Amino acid sequence: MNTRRYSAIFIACATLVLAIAASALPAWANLVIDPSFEDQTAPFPLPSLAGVVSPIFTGGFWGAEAATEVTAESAVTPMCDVQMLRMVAEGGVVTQAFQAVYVGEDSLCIDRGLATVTLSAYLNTTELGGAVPVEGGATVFFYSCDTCWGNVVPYLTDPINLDNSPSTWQVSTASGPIPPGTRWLLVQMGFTEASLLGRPGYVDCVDMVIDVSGCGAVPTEAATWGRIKGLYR
Ligand SMILES: [Ca+2]
Ligand SMILES: [Ca+2]
Repeated sequence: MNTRRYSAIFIACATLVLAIAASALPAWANLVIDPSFEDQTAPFPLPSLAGVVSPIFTGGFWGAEAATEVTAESAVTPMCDVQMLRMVAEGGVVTQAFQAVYVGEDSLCIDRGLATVTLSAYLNTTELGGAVPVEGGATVFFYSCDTCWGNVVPYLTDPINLDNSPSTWQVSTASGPIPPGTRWLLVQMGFTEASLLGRPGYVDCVDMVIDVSGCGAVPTEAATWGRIKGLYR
């Protein structure tokens, strides 16, 4: 037996297996447009969130109640690149920023109940405040149609209490299964207004991915999502 030759074949096979495994790795694509709030030159006040959800869901941009894309300010430095989102109270319960994301590309897996979503975002606020910490978080709502705004729907959320240091960013991560029938995800960044006490809440580095590996399929190719995103730019 030519041990060296068999070793070489084994190594070659192992290399091939690794190459195949590498090529099958999912191309996780961030489905959020402008996740780092860099696409517009700061200061850029976001358009109304009504344009995102009414009369139909429209993807591809952020809308908000009271939010502006800004550069570093008040001792808060963006976590990703050079801009971030500053959100302030607007006289309600939660100050919100929305982005709608169409997920019909993954409908087969979603309707089998095997698709999951993970949405994360980094949050921050200025120092000084009141007796309560600022509460904020990332939330994803599940809608079955693009005219369903106003309906009570399932959602996933991860509210967190922020520390009092402007130098630290904290992550909020909402993750779980996507209900069958879902065709639109509504991404929300929000801060509880009663906790802001005049302080702004900052958001940066938003990321949302869908996992359809439970269906034995690789996630929707980045190229496909790239084409979808291209429609909105
Ligand atoms: Ca940024
Ligand atoms: Ca902080």
